[in-house]
Amino acid sequence: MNFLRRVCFIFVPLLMLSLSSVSAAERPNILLILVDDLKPAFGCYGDPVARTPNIDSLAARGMRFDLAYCNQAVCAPSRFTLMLGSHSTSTGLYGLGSQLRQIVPDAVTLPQYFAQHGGYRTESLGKVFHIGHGNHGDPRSFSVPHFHDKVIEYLEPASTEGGKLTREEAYFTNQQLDRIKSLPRGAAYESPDVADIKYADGRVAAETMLRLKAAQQRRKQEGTPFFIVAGFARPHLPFSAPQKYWDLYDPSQLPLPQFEELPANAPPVAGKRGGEITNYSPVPVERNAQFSEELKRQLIHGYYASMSFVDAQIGKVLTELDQLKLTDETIVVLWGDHGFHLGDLGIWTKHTNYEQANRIPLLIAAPGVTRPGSSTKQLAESVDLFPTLAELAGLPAPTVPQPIDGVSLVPVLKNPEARVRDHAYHAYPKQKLGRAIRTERYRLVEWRPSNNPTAPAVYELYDYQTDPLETRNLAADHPDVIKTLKQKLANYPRPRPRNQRPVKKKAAPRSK
Ligand SMILES: [Ca+2]
Repeated sequence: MNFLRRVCFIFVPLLMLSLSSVSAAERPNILLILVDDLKPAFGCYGDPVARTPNIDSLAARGMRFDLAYCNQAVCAPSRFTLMLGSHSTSTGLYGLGSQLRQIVPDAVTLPQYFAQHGGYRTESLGKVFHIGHGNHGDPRSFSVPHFHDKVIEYLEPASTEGGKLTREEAYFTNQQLDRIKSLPRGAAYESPDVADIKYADGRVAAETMLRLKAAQQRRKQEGTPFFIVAGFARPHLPFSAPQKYWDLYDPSQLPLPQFEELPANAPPVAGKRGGEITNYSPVPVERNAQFSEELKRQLIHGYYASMSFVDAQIGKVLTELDQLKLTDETIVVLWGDHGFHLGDLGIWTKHTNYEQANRIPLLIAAPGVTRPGSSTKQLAESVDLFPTLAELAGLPAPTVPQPIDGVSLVPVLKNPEARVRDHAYHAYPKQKLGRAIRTERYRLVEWRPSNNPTAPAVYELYDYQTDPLETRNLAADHPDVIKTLKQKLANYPRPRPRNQRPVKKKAAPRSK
């Protein structure tokens, strides 16, 4: 950026950007940091044990959302909701193997929109779209080929029975998908004494730093703004992280789950036992097996070590942004694709409509807009990021082939007390489709057969003021609350069947 442009940029605060007055050279850059399976259980979210100084310093520069929710608690669909601004119930993209371009062929994704309407160069590194389970990413979303690296990764031969292809490695590399259960299980964790760069997240951080340097030059010489999406794999299983990050924790000090039963009076469809975690050794494979305290502690230790490993990689990227003097002209967002059960309710990993699987970390540092160190209780959803980032960059509100279910959070970024929605919506398909309304106090979940949306529903209701651990379904006790929340749910369109094609834009807007 030449001197004149730089002066213009500084004196045109981001909140004053508008389509008519802003050239590409004056638009803010976007650095979107995606972290896989990261629950808001680290420093800036009040966790007393976690060591995450770098993410915490990002929070100190911008706004922390305390009530942010994913729209579906599993990797691929959640990332589709972020990239499309559409609920999975609006698109039918519910599965790990759901194919974006088959179901929504003309979709204009978030980065595509920035390239088309803002002149951005868009790049992606690491885990961005889910790759695996039959999915191969979305090259149309980015200006240059994706920088791909592993999600399931082992360095210790003992973790893979001496170098065999393990179940989850096969899933994530699209190999032998028809015979997964015949493959050996990989280790749930490992802790070799190696440099960060030996793992994918270290390499993604290093490459992101190079991309930032090149982007800075491009910005200076051509005025091109960048939209870089850097996706980190940990703390997704396996908890493979260098030993030094494990050494940050005393296992005896780690928080163990406080309540390990399914909620009283909850319908069986809502709960979960077994699943993803059982694809890793030495987790017991029996569906209702009790985990030893030692195993629970080891898994939780691995999760925290993985969080600290990723935090260090994010720190390198943010330091590079600073050193390149890009921080003041770059909007930085940190987003987790969903939460994570660490044994609470007796559940491990995600795939539920409960709080721990659906609440996500969301940090937004928008220079000139967010106040440093601010936080809000505004309910927010993954789908909100599309219209929010568009407004921040002075782009028109997205009018694209897919339905936009999000609302712009910009009023909240300017004023943490402002409100743009009174609930968050999310869904998860199991034997029935569960759709949920989360308000500041309650969560209602409605479970209906996916193939018969008019069939009778069963309900869950949780009151986070009186029962933050979700120990008891209160649906039978509060008909008045149920009625109010059901009315909110009724405002949403009938959910689309799984993978039905193609998606057309919805007919009419609705209240949030
Ligand atoms: Ca994930």
